[in-house]
Amino acid sequence: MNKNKIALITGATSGIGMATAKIFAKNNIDLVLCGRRQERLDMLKNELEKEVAVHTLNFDVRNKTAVLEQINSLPPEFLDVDILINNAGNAHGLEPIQDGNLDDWDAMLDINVKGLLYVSKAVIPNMIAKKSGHIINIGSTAGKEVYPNGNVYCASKHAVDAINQGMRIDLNPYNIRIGAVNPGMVETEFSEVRFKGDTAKAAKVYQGFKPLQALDIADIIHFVVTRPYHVNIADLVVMSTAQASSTIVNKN
Ligand code: NDP
Ligand code: 8X3
Repeated sequence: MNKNKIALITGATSGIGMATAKIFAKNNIDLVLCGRRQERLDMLKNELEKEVAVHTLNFDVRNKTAVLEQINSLPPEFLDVDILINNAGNAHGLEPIQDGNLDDWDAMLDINVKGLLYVSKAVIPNMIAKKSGHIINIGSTAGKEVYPNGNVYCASKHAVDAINQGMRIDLNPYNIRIGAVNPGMVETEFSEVRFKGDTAKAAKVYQGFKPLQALDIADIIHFVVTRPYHVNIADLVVMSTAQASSTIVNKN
């Protein structure tokens, strides 16, 4: 009997990560779901373990000790991670650099960059040992161009772009697939987090055009992980049809 692949998804409690978990479950990929909101992890586990084996891990990706301890002490049946979706992340604030908040800067660099590195550090050794594996780094169009007031968020996603390339180079001898999916505007909790719970301000971001939905990105991630093993989608940018760049959106 063929064993299901195992995917570890960070940021599985919301948005792109949650939609990816659901699409993977439908397609017989076992899941290690990570996030900080335990009630959402429990809810997802209840829902998805009707379809596949599911294990949840609760850690803040900023806490390197917790990241390494929790991933290294996964139950044996979940230890052999085949697919890592480095998705946890957010923007915090949208101000010109001179007005930027230091805690927001710390959050973006610690979560989007260092958190991604800590999780990868925990998962990569097993992929090297078995000479196979697939890492998908969720970057952003903000990692391809800088927009007004995006400064540090854009820096964090440019770092993800560089890390994606660096991983692909350094892990090349080990037959590991590395690629990035870089979305434009996706309607998730992203803007609520960016605007610190101001839901009216967040909703405005997606008004007047049809933005990408989490499921659109999850579907693409599923496509990426189901190519034949010799095919590696190295770097993918996806925007809604209404969006031409970070600053050009055809709103009615
Ligand atoms: P959401 O806010 O809906 O989801 C973010 C996820 O990240 C949540 O599951 C959250 O889980 C997790 N997360 C945040 N901080 C931490 C932390 N410190 N430790 C552990 N987990 C954390 O946003 P999206 O789904 O939109 O974002 C997912 C990824 O996609 C991010 O990397 C984002 O930068 C990227 N992206 C988003 C775009 C958009 O327009 N929405 C466009 C381009 C890229 P919890 O709070 O439970 O810990
Ligand atoms: C999220 C999309 O345009 O807010 O990465 O940077 S954007």
